[in-house]
Amino acid sequence: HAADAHRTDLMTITRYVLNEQTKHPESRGDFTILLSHIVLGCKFVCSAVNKAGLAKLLGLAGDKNVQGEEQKKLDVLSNEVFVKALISSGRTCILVSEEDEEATFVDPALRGKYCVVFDPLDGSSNIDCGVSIGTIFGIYTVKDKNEVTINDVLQPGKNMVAAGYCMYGSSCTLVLSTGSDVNGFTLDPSLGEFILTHPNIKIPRKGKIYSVNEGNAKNWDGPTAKFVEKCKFPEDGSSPKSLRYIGSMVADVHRTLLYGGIFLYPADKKSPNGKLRVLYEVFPMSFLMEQAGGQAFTGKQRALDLVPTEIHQRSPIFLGSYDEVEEIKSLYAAEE
Ligand code: AHM
Ligand code: MG
Repeated sequence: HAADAHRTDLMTITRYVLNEQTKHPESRGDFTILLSHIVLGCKFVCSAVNKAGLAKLLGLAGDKNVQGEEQKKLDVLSNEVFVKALISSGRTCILVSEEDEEATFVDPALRGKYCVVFDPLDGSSNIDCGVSIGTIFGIYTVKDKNEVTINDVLQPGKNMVAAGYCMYGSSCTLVLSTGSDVNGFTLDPSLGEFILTHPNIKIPRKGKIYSVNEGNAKNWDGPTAKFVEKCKFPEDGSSPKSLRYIGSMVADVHRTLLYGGIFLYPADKKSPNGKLRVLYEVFPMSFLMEQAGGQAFTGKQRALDLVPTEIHQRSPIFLGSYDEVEEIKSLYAAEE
């Protein structure tokens, strides 16, 4: 429709969050400000990722760019971008990043009530070949911003007030939940705005896709091995499932959310806690899955019930369509 091409009544992410804010009359707009800083970080990283293939050319020989500065690796750059964006929002008090060994306690003068846990650029093995990568984040609140301790971020995932990710793929997509539903926004590069393109995402109850690094199969435990075997050789006469595995959690989870199915990063003999990090990988994705009507399970419990004891702790994770996760849960229950 010609009319559609000229639509100016767009639901931008800012408009969406402001709308949400009006539902809470007590709100002072702090979350809206925090989110606008996260969105800015995502736009910055998106633009850096899009230029990454040219970085060597633009930077001329070696690792130096035209100004003679060291060319920063994308993951290091992304971390700096988000740390600065979050601190300058004036709304954060503790930051936990995959890139930093220690948590960052924000200067009291710049403190706000939010704690943000994030992986600034996940899927590092995919950076150099141009495959989708992403940023993952989760947000907690502190009780008292004048008395913050590390325990303020060592909270179960169910205490998060919001979580999301931004995927730098064939388009740049930001998926966000503030605890009532899940919405997807796509960056319109000509406007520089994220536009609501996927309102109220619900994951299909069943799925035809499984997503796992099968190269680790030799070291899997019984229930994981059994589950994957049943994906390939179903015992109930149904068709075998398709395997899709990108090796970028954001991309694999995004597809799972939209098409249904299951994403697994299980424990194995070499990594008894799996690979993925609880605070800024497992929790935000589990939060989104549950909000979209799916489930997330660690092999022992509901993922969001887990209480982390260390900021970079890992956990096995099975997440996706309700029925698929139900099946893996019953395989683990049968083991006990
Ligand atoms: P990274 O933080 O080093 O990028 O690792 C995390 C990534 C996830 O995006 C992905 O799900 C997983 O590692 C893939 O791991 P593997 O290569 O073992 O299959
Ligand atoms: Mg990561």
